[in-house]
Amino acid sequence: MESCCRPPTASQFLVKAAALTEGSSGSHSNAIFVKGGVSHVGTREPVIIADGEGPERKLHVRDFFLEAETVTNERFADFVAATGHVTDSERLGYSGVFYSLLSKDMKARHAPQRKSWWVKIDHANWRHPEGPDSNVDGRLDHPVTHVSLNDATAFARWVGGRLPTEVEWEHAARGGARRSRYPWGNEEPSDEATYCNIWQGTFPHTNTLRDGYLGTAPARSFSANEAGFYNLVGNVWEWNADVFRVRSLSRASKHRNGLAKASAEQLLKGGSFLCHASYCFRYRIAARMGLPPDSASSNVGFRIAYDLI
Ligand SMILES: [Cu+2]
Repeated sequence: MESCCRPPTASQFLVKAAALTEGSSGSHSNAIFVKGGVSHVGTREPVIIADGEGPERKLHVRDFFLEAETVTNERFADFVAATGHVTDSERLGYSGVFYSLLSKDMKARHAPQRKSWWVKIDHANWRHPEGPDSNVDGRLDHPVTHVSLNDATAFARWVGGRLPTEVEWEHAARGGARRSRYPWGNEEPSDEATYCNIWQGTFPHTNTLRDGYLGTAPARSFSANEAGFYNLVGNVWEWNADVFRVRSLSRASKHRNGLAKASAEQLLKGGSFLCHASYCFRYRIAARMGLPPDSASSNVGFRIAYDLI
């Protein structure tokens, strides 16, 4: 069976070198060659039908490169230093932060008007993920967060890459065209067996921290899948190049599709550190979500793909 783990030919390595040095402006990259072919998106056994996880759609994928990990705070800082890019969250002056991540002080300040697990925090942005009293000093190797689609696209352009499409992302996550639910296979993660950075305990009040993290984990943590990719599921949602559309034929999905079209949402894949089987079972390869292009929050990041030229 065709597998994306197959190493590239020598000429493909040369192509990779060209693609990665051209616009990369000194920022390191760790792209892995992915062999294309006939692949698929979605699943025959959708769990969250309204998201459009089904039906399984056969698609052809070209050979491409995908970075082993999501873009880190360190790389994003390089990008900002080089280009002067101002993120949407910085421009807006606020971003969404998951309540549990806030400092004691910030929690106390926001508890009275809190209506959900998400809190609008003034001056929360990629440099200050939990607001002004936080920074990324000890988290330079963690995924950059509070980045919108516009920010992700601007970074991609800077390194001469782009965001992956859904089929590329799923193809890389499965390590080829086979049908597996997770990047590591089909085994269900549990509060004991942690394969990725998701929620452990009872969402949203108790996180047992069995995997070691309440919020983000380093971009390169846990085990890579067979093809070499880290944290494709869990940790942070990843912006994809596709618009969020629901193709499933169920009425619920059609309804969802109508909403998605009206709001022009963009597709994200992979789930985040907030996912849990009991509440938001979206740390599966086929799982998906749509967000408006200018939205950003503490559990959204991205990784970069490259074309062969
Ligand atoms: Cu989730």
